[in-house]
Amino acid sequence: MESRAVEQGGAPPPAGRGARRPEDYRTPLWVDWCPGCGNFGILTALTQAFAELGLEPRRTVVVSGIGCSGKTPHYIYANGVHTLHGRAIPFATGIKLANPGLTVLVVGGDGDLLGIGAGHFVALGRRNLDITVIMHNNQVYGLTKGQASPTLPYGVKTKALPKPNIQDMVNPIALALASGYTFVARGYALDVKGLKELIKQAIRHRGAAFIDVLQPCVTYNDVYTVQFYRRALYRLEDDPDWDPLVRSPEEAPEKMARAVAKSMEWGERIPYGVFYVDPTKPSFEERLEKRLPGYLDQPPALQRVEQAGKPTVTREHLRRIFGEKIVQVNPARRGRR
Ligand SMILES: Cc1ncc(C[n+]2csc(CCOP(=O)(O)OP(=O)(O)O)c2C)c(N)n1
Ligand code: SF4
Ligand SMILES: [Mg+2]
Repeated sequence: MESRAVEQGGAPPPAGRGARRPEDYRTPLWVDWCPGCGNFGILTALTQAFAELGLEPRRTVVVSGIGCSGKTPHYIYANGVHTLHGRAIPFATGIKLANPGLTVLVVGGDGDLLGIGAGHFVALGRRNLDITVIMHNNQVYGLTKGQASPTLPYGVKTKALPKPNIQDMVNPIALALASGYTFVARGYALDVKGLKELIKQAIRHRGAAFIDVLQPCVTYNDVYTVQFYRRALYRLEDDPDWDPLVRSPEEAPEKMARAVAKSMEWGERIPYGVFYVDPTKPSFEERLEKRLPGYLDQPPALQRVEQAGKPTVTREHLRRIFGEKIVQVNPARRGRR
């Protein structure tokens, strides 16, 4: 396809001057997803959410792995990192730990986050670090021409597969809950308004947030189509008895059990909306602050590393953080400095 990409950047949004518009968060790059791809809805919902939250582009970071979904940061006017396949979460973790004042999002495919990157996905939940993960769930490896991804159910044959899928699917909502994510939701790429609201809630949530976004891939997925979702999807919020909010730590096991049970519905009827929110659990940053008092005021990105040509980190600092033994000097090197 002919690329009409232009230099990323363009006119910067009017920083600090009142309300921003969704288009202020768009770069002038040509978007090269297939016409009709669900990724367009996700991109629109992201920019609308950023505008309504008034996020500062220079204090916002969008990190992706590899895949059609991985191109998203190119199209968003904010800091963006297009990393390696499956490695968006470790990059984002480093960014957030170095500078916890930033708003950090991960966007990635189902293959990227739950295949090659599955270990990192679980680790982020266990830490409850304040990062929002948005998974473009199209049940296929879109960029590499439609192989089955970890979210394609057993026995389903999409058009690029020579035979039906021989592996079972991972249930993303149940996995996120079991891993420890404290905000867990499912969105639909074509319900842009609903997705925008979920993204806003996820960003505002203090802790690891996950949104499983059902995203039709019009080129390779001829099973989970727009027509299929139109029939199957129903909104959790329409049930007056559905209450995903954990109000005290004691409530968490029961609320989680209900969310897991709800996540098992996949077929004729598929629920979407917020499955679980637990604002009572401390975030990783708060746990770090307890262990390293002053971390939040002086995180690594804001610390001076040298003064008058000398490193500011002394052996005494390292000894305080890591203990006596780890900082012991190799006797063979003693006296060399
Ligand atoms: C280490 C590594 N392994 C494999 C690949 C090839 N590869 C590129 S994208 C991709 C899968 C993309 O699928 P998904 O993550 O679901 O994203 P989508 O394209 O569907 O948005 C694979 C296997 C790669 N780039 N790097
Ligand atoms: S291959 Fe599928 S996921 Fe990728 S851009 Fe095309 S429609 Fe979208
Ligand atoms: Mg995919």
